[in-house]
Amino acid sequence: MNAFAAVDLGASSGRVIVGRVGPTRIELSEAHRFGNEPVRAGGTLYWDILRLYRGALEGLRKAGPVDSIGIDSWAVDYGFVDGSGALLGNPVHYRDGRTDRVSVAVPDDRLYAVAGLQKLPFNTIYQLIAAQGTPQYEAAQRLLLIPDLLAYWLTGELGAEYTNASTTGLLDVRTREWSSSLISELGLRPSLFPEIRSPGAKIGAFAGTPVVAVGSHDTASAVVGVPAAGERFAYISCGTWSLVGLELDQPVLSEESRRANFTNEGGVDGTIRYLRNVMGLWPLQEAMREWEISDISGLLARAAGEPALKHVVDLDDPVFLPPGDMIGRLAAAAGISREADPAVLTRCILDSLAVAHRRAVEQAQELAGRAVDAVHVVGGGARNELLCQLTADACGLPVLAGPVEATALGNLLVQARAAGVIGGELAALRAVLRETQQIVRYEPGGDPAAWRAAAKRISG
Ligand code: LRH
Repeated sequence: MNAFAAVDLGASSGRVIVGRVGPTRIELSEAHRFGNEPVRAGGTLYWDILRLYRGALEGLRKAGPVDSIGIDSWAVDYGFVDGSGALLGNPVHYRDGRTDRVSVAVPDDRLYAVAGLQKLPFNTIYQLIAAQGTPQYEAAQRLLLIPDLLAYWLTGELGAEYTNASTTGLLDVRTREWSSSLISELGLRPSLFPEIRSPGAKIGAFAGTPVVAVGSHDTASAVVGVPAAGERFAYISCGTWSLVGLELDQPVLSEESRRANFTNEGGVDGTIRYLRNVMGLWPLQEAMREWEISDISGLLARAAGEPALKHVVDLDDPVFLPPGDMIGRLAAAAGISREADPAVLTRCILDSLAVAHRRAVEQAQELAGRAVDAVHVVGGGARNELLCQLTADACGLPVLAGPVEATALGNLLVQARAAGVIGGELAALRAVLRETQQIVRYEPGGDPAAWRAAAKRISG
């Protein structure tokens, strides 16, 4: 068996995971886990990027000899480097408020026609407009997305991995290259944007070990890690966010799709990740932090005993995006006391999340003209039995939950394929996952009319 290392940076922790891979097998072990705690300084929310890099280095040391290294992280955020390659300032967190008031010279429908991206306030395009004119922007030579920045530090090679570049709002969804027309219409410097590289390409070497481009957008790797057979499936990559959608061959760029805020992100092997960002487990994570509750299983067990669909809020409301007083914001939206039992508010979050999953799964099918038979839930949320059952009930479809480690698996499988250890298309990689990973099936139950009514209530 060959060994590969996945550096996987998530919103609350980073890990280095070693995958031992044979032609039909993959086994994971976690070499190192480290915290990822954003820091507010001078009124701005930053990623602690050097801590993350140190964690990656420590993890690679602990991983021992491997055939290659692949890096993935959350999307959209970046660091600027100057002409000498020095990092100019700390990368800003996408939950920072700096994009709240940017005005954009290009209309939304034109942006969608070119990039096909859902409108989220933190897309790189809006962050760059906020940065335009600052001394840091003026001094910048290159923009590096987070995994590209780490790869640069490991190898000295500059580049922009395709799947993550597709989340900037500046990549042409058809040509898969930077859109020079959008870049110039926005008055941005074209020279900031490094050459695009594809998953599977060798980037360079770190201490003699190849560093290989993977789906460096964590969601792109997670979608590789969906153990689906055929194409009649929806997926939910469920963690801090729920990324809910379909895998397509072609983008959907209709006006209805734009209005429903569906995105056409670039996937591994030229696929399109047609999906929408749903608020995910972030509100629960934040509320738990504020309650100082760390025992999630106890909380979920109590939430399971609460009545279904009593309090439902629209979790897609951007009011829930930034950190700070999540309990107060949720309680206000639900019309309950902020002193309510955590189990009540937890049930409200999970019911609401399941309703939001239903809405996105339904809309994706309608907008793309593709019906699905099942919903795959991958990522940390696959461990949450209550959420998986509620999602099955809400969608009226079976939920296939797992693997929890879909992102690391997707990262590692793309590396193993590039090394020639494992062969074939995405379907072949997924067949290995079906053989080796634990997948739990949840049948839809509950009261379909009650879910329909709840969905209608939040859709207005
Ligand atoms: C999930 C994720 C998601 C992006 C968000 C910024 O980690 O990459 O796909 O929209 O973070």
